[in-house]
Amino acid sequence: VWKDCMRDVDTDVSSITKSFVNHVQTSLARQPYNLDNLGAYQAAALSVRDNLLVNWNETALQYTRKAPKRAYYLSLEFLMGRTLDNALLNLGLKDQYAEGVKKLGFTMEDVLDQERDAALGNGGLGRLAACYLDSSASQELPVWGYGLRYKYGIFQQLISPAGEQLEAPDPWLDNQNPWELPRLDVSYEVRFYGHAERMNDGTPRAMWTGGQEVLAVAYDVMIPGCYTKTTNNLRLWESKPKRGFDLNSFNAGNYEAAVEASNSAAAITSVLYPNDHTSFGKELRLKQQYFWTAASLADILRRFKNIGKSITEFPDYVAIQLNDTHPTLAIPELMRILIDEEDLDWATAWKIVTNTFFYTNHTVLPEALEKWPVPLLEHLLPRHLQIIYDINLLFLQSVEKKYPGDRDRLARMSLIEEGFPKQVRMAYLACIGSRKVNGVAELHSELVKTTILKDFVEFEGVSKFGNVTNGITPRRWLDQCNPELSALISRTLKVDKAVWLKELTLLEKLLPLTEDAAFRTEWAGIKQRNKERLAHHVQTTLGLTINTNAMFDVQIKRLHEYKRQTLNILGVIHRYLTLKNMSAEEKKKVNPRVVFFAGKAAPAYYIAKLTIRLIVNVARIINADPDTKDLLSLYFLPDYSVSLAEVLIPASDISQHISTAGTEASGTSNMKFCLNGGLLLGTVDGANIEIAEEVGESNVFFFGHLTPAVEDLRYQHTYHPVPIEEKCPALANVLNQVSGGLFGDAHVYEPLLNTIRQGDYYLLSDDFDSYIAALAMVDEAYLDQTEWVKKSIRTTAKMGKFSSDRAINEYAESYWNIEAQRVV
Ligand code: 26V
Repeated sequence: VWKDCMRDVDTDVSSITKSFVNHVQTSLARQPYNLDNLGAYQAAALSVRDNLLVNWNETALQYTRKAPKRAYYLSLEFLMGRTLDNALLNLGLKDQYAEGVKKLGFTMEDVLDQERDAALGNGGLGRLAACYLDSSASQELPVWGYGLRYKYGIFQQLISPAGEQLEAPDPWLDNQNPWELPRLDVSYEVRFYGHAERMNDGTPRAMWTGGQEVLAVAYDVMIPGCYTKTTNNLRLWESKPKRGFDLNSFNAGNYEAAVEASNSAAAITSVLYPNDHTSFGKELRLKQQYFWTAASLADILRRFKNIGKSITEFPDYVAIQLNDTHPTLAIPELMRILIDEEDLDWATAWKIVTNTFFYTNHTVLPEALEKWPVPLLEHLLPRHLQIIYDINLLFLQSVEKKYPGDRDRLARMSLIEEGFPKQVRMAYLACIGSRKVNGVAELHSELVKTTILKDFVEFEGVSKFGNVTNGITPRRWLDQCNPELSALISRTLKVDKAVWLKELTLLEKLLPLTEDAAFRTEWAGIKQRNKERLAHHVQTTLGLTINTNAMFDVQIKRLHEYKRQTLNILGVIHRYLTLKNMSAEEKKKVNPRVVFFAGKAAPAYYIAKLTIRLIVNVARIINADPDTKDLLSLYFLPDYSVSLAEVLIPASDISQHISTAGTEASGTSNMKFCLNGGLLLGTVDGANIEIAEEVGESNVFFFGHLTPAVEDLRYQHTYHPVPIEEKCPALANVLNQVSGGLFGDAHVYEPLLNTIRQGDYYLLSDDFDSYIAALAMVDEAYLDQTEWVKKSIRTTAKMGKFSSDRAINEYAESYWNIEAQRVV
């Protein structure tokens, strides 16, 4: 009977409309006659979810039966964006659902537009995790993600009338989330605080008791692969009080005390921390990290135990990838379990641990390297601090053995940084506790080896340290966001997208078409329509009219000094001043340009917020100036998100990736723009370098000093400063115009301008002239539209390397040692 009743994936339009209407009537309890777009979205989503669940169950069953080695991706951030369109693509049901929805009186576009982004991440690191889940499922790899189910995602950004960033909460779960399955039956207890007492019985064991216990409850999110049955799982933990509330206080009439514990438990997963690239040592953040690693490890261990193998075989069945240092507590936590609960000796436990974990570093900026104060750890996780000290002692003994008497080295390599307070260096702990360590682009991986982990490379040998250049999923970042281009590619290559979307190097076959004038016209037409789509979006959301006959120049990323949005806005001002000085005759030769910015600043990052304010106020002046507004306009689009990126990226002619050399570990939006035929203006940094290697240097616009020069230049800024008027008159002039109040509020921007006048840590004054020269080269190149379109086609054609399928296969083969599992 069971077998007869099991459902399969609905693939025909009539079953699809049936299931849609069924969900309207039952799950939503609504009447068809007053169903709005939101209701239609919810019904469509629930119906698609039913289909995903069929595959998700079969995938789980297959993994359980075959018990292959699995990999787990631990990330505090998963920046998923919207799900419905992606699920439809991966199920191969886009056309059928579009037809069904139309028959019921809706348009797919309106329905898709109802979905809120799942924005459980800050930027590149979180979006990378989302791309890797898509690729793991598409490559049929047994990979699960583990993260937190934040009640509030990254804050919503508003811009005040004065141009300041304001933050509002992102209550993304308010309309219910059809893509998650609450698993109230899957839960674990997690302890904080209390006491740790060593047994002193000749074993390394200890007892950790007392303190606060909270419950971690699982919510599962289905991750469908593209054109495969494989549907993996992303498990997100929610914190709950272990008991509803304290009945003793309640009965005594002390209601506040009664609910306090339950509030403090729920607080753990209430909100995503919106800072990146700054370590700050807040207790709640540490609680999030331990809560999530403890629950995830308990879950992984339970699954491992179900296959009935000896614990020493754990690394043969489990690989755990640490996405940055955020989950590093998993290392002492697994030691704690193996020693205190499984009763293993230290050496056996350490061997298991160091064969299980893999650590990816995502930044070498010193202020972003996580450190936790020892007193905080001692208070919150007393047993883990003991274990960290034990790991450190044994580690330093082995260093001392190799380098007898080298005390400086011991101090440098210690997991504990001396100071007030002492701090635990999480990157070092992640490094020594892992089987392998990698950076995220060639240059970055070299910098990891020669700067922050130099001593560790010397001590442990270079073979432990590798590179996996980041990637992006071409499903979302080409097929979904640029359907016309995707269709043109399929038509031209005469290859179904089911094939080339999973074998992206096939794009190389477009190369000969650079010489085909008709193809170029089609290519350029698609870019034009994408620009119009963006203009339409800006018109309907912000009420602004954009000149679509201009070059579209885009910089969209988190606001940070190292990413140098300030360089860009100062370059815009320079262009504006130049235009103001031009004769009417000279202006005729200028191609119009529209500059777009978008991105969020960490709420406490004063300088980054000032940069936003400057951009908004420069836009106000420039866009209203009748002398120049036809040739130059500027927009700061508020509340940057994955969904906004999907509209902006396909519309870009040129995008800017202009970090100070050596500071941007990889960048991934650079890959997205190039995949969509946008050209790149950038520094010789991160993955820009590898993009240029692929497309050829003549197809990118590089400028600025190289990484090896940076240290010397900074030294000169400190010890032999040259006044900016002397060093870079063009920049000095721009700064003076801002100081002089050309964009209002003369005094407001002084702290921002002073970061350049004094110290100039990110070397704007060193790179400004070559930046302006590069912008001029972009202008010149754009005048020859034939050549420009050829560059654009060539760029897309050479992006195969940057598919996240390639990246995830590198992790699977060279790191995790896992194999694809076909689900039939
Ligand atoms: C760091 C911290 C520090 C403590 C406070 C909270 C917090 C949150 C996030 C981070 C991560 C910073 C590292 C990061 O996001 N790196 C970015 O990773 C991208 C994917 O590898 C890469 O493309 C970007 O270049 C890199 O900046």
